[in-house]
Amino acid sequence: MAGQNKLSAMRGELNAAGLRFGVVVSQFNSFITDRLLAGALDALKRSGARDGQIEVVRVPGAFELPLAAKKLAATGRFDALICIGCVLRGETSHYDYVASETARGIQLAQLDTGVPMAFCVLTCDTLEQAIDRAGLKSGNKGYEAGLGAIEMARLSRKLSRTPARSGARARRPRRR
Ligand code: INI
Repeated sequence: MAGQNKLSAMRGELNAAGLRFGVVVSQFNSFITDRLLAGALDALKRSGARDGQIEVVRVPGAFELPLAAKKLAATGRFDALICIGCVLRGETSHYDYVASETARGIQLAQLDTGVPMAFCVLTCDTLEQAIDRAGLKSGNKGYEAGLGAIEMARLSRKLSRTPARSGARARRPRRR
């Protein structure tokens, strides 16, 4: 059909077989984070991961997620990490610092190391909002993060294998 884009897009398949995952879980608000962890593990296993391919690490609170994730990534043992936490708004500005520094730290950690890190940190005004996102009305964000980690792990492998500028080199005119 005229005007239709025939370019195919590269993407990561949702197949976890043979991939290695680290899951970093905050113990703060563990009533929520344990449910998110269960959702993430469910996604990994339904997609073909076995127990031996998954390592779970627990940290005190969300603020500690970035450092633990960065250290895990540096071991070279993982195709992707999943960072799980739950930050609930309180009466002071503490929430804002924990939430924004956790997000910033995880983004920096994945950019610095090149290991994909799924951001599964709920930032909610109320406990009810968090419960809804950890298995009730709004699904389970841990499950979504698990799928995202698999997709990014696969895509990351593909992107690393794609030779840079190979097309440009092939077209370069030969010297006489
Ligand atoms: N950590 C959380 O994971 N969620 C929160 O809601 C939270 N609040 O509200 O204080 C929280 N604080 C602890 C923080 O993550 C660190 O563990 C602590 O500051 C020690 O570094």
